Amino acid sequence: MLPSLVLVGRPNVGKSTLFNRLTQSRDALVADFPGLTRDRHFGRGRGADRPYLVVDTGGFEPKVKSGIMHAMAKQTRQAIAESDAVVFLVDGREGLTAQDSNIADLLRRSGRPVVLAVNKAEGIAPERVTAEFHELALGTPLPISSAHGENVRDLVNIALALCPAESADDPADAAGGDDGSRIKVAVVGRPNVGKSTLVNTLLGEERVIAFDEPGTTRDALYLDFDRDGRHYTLIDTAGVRRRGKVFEAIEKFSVIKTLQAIEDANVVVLLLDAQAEISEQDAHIAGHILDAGRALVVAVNKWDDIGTEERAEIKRELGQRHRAAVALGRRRVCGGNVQAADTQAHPRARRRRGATAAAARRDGAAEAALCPPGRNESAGDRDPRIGAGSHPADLPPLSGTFLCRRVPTAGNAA
Ligand SMILES: Nc1nc2c(ncn2[C@@H]2O[C@H](COP(=O)(O)OP(=O)(O)OP(=O)(O)O)[C@@H](O)[C@H]2O)c(=O)[nH]1
Ligand SMILES: [Mg+2]
Repeated sequence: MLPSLVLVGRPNVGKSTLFNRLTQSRDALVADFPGLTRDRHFGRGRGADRPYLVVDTGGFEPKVKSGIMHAMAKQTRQAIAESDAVVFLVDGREGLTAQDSNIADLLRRSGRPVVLAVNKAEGIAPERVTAEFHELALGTPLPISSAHGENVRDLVNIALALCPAESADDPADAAGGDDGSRIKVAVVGRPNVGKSTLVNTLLGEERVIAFDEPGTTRDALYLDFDRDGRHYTLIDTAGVRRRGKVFEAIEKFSVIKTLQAIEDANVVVLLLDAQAEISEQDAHIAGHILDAGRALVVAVNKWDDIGTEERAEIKRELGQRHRAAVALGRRRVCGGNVQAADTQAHPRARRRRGATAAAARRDGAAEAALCPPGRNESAGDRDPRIGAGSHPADLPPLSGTFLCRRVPTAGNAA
């Protein structure tokens, strides 16, 4: 599983500048005023000794009790809890502030490995720019310049060295690993869109709900199933926890869990809610899936609860959003050359996932995987609970759109 780094620091220290450099993108907005980043950004990090995931967070003010800063702090806390290591940024030009000390205390309590980076250090003697930050007691501060790239590679390699090594008991390995024998299908989407319900239905049993391992918020569930002689592993990113004696599907959207599941999968089902807006986050995730070279299936759940007009509206919006996401994915893959991307993206996926990805595409594994066990998914015998797919003609061959009905499953609140 790819290690994840989270960039944390008070407003305006240069987190988004560093994020853009690490992801070689311009995804995060950068400006010379505090509080610009309001939501977490995430992407694949580049330019280090091994691949990794990186999350940008909003300016962190852990002691604020209400308002937007409070909401942002909550998100940042969650990102820290889920991360493998934290890169804590401070501003070498402004010097140490009380806010930095508050964040340092919180990071120490989090138990996560932390690397302290003193940003905006270009043109200043390293000892001078880092001197006062030793008192944060978070190890030797590393002077960097996010804007100019100085020491950035070292910073990431130091942080990655603190991340746990990929372990042999990784669920990905337990589930068949990358030997190509299993097609891994990840189900991702916002809380309560019905991920666990879909997974339960595909498995044909109440299996997901039975798993309850406290403290595994960032671990997805890997569930094997076979059908028609093919081997699949479903990756369920919905969290489940126990309340008293009852299992409840209380989900918390986990960026890192979602990204890791995408990285690990051959096919990703992005589940949307027919009764909710298609959010920026959904579009961002779709772009990330395509960027990662994974096959994407967009499924709209709870389709049974809406009328004809709304259905037409969703299809229209989905078409627009989907095209935008595809364009986004292509732009990232090929640096602006939309035509070339189509031919580049696919061999890239093949290279990364070997025969599995190729097989998934060739045989329409995404579609097969979406049909619950015990049915023949060939066109005439599609499960009635999963409506006919719509395939806008201009979508790339890797993508499909499936419109799913909600399947009531006892015990799952999704
Ligand atoms: N001199 C110098 N300026 C930098 C460096 N990194 C970032 N900046 C500037 O610092 C300002 C804030 O940068 P951002 O990346 O938006 O900071 P941030 O931490 O993401 O800010 P919030 O999202 O508001 O918390 C911008 O004007 C950047 O150009 C650096 O290495 N050196
Ligand atoms: Mg920012």
